[in-house]
Amino acid sequence: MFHDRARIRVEAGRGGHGGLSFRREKFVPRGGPDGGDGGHGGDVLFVADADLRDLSFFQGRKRFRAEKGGPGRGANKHGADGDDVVLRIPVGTQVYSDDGQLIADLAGARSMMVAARGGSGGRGNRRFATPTRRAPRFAEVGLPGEELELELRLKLLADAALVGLPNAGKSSLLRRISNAKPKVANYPFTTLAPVLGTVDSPGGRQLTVADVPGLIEGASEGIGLGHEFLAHLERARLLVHVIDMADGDPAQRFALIDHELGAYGAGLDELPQIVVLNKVDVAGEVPFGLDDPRIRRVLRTSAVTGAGIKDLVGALFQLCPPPPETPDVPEDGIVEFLVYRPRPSGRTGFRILRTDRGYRVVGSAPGLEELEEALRAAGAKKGVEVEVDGGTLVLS
Ligand SMILES: Nc1nc2c(ncn2[C@@H]2O[C@H](COP(=O)(O)OP(=O)(O)OP(=O)(O)O)[C@@H](O)[C@H]2O)c(=O)[nH]1
Ligand SMILES: [Mg+2]
Repeated sequence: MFHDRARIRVEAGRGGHGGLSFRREKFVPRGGPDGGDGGHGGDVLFVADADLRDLSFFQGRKRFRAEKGGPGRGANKHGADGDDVVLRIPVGTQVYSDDGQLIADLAGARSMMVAARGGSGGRGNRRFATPTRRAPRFAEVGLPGEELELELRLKLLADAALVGLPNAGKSSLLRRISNAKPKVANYPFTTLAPVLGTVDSPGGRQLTVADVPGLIEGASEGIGLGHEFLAHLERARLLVHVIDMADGDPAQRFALIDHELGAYGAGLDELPQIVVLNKVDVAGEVPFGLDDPRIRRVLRTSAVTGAGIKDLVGALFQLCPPPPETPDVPEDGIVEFLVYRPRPSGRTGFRILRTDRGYRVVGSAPGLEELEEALRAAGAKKGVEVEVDGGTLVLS
């Protein structure tokens, strides 16, 4: 099965609590504060991997949690940073928030994004020592990590995509022109999932061409298989419209598919096209006189005899010129992803300190409900004393 969607939950690690500790030495009754800082919580990251084809990995696992930061300890020992979780996704995956907003588009191999940021570790009590406060009896708790529900949607990145009615010979043509070996058979809907092939030019350039399941009338409304896969045509630069010449009036068949492309929207009916009149070996000379500014080339081919195949490859390279600028790959090899919606920083106006009696809230404390939730998440148990704004409350 080809999976081009997945819903998952990502949870970054909480930062480790700062240490609350005092030096113990022989003959030193009250040593100085020596609580180390908590470690940073692990992040959940996405990395676009050119070797992956779909999102099937996420059908089995839906929840991903990065490790917590370790707590700071006495003798100024800092807690260890939590391990990140690195999730590999296919190139062309778009990341959406649970309210349907596009957050990021990982359109380049090795592009990478932090999906959920780990919380920073709390500072140990040693860091709060001042000349007037030599023995701070509190330390910061670590901040919570981000937790998000995300939807992943794969939209294949291909230079050109083959479209047409079932059985027109799309897969046969892809076998002819590329390294891909999609299944070919004499019945409709042989191809059930998109297949990508790489086409080589004599000059050494390469193009990727996608073969998607055949479209039928009503595809844009969900009839047949095609509509689920129309999204994969959105990012193609060129459509190769394959028409079986041995099967009725080509202009009428062209119009049928064209109507579905238009009804789907997303600009599919504005893409330049090569019209490929296939099965010339059995059809003979069928006229095709359609005049349409989108049709850049009309070719007659046979996937069986190989007639017209060279012309098809030539036209593909001519009509898919190399992209004008290649993005610079930075030294670390990590390509930036496109950000559509910057996330709020997640900073809150308050921090929770752990004291030797309970907890203290500094900064502008939020409403009681949110505060209680934050305290519980920081590990505060029922009955514990919390100092807020000069007063004390007991967690119920
Ligand atoms: N005679 C002849 N038969 C062809 C040609 N191209 C494809 N065929 C045959 O047409 C049938 C369908 O070919 P496919 O390549 O599977 O067609 P498709 O467009 O991928 O079909 P779907 O995957 O169902 O959408 C197969 O039996 C092919 O052998 C051709 O140029 N000439
Ligand atoms: Mg096919």
